[in-house]
Amino acid sequence: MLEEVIAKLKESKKIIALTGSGVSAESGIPTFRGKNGLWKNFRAEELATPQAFSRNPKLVWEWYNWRREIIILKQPNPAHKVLALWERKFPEFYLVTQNIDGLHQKAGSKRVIELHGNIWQVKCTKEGKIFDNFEVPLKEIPPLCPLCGALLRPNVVWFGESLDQSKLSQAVELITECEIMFVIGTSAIVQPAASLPYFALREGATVVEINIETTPLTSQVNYFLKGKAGEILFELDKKLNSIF
Ligand code: BV8
Repeated sequence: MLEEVIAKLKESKKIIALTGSGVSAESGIPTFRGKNGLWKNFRAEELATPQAFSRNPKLVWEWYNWRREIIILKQPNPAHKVLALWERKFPEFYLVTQNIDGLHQKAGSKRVIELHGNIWQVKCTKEGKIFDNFEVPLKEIPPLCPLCGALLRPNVVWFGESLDQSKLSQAVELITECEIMFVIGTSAIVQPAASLPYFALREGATVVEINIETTPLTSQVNYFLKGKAGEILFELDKKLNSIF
């Protein structure tokens, strides 16, 4: 099976990877729906919403502060590293991620579409200005805008919020033109990201899913490589090198 995927990869021009929190699992970052994904018995869906933030911005910021304290200590794993390598190896390799942890960039990926934003950016709730913020821990919770003093929010997409349309249409355009799409470490539940692989399938692209368990997408893909993203991608790249 790996040989067939390699053969397809070798003959492809445009290659897309869509990643979810499963690619950061081997770096020690809890996934969203995994068993250790809870914080103070809250589920992500309860905190990552505009309603939760307007009700209790301090609580929501304490959750993001906790995640930032974890993420800042974590390093990219082989999954992130191979994907960064493939961006250099294949002229038309593009990475679309649902993750906000910034580990793809830390591994060296430059062409990254962050569909759900980035935990290291904050946005002024009054004027919409976006800032980088790497304070760990945050100096004040909730943090306030350095320019106007209004509440800052994480520059991420919450449940019930629309994604950045330009990012989404860029991702759809790339996906409808690709010959092969890897869907890695995502439960394929959260919309609209979960619909993206179907755009590739509809255009006749080869879709390869890499996950430690099956998902609602698995029955539709061309190849399902069961296992850890870091291990499988490392294997794929090793075989690729032995042929290239
Ligand atoms: C939208 C940023 C239009 C924040 C995230 C009711 C009201 C409003 C909306 C909805 C609704 N019902 C449904 C919706 C749509 C909703 C949605 O899809 N809900 C789901 C729960 C059904 N979507 C939205 O709201 C989106 N916006 O639709 O706007 C709209 C507007 C108004 C009203 C209606 C509609 C916005 C969605 C974005 C939410 N923000 N993150 C933050 O991070 O704090 S989503 C969050 O989930 C993360 O980004 C995460 O990446 C993403 C997806 O989860 P996964 O990445 O797949 O992670 P998960 O834990 O689920 O799975 C991990 C996978 O990895 C597993 O399969 C596991 O087996 C695998 N794995 C684990 N270890 C490994 C591994 N695989 C390989 N190797 C390993 N080692």
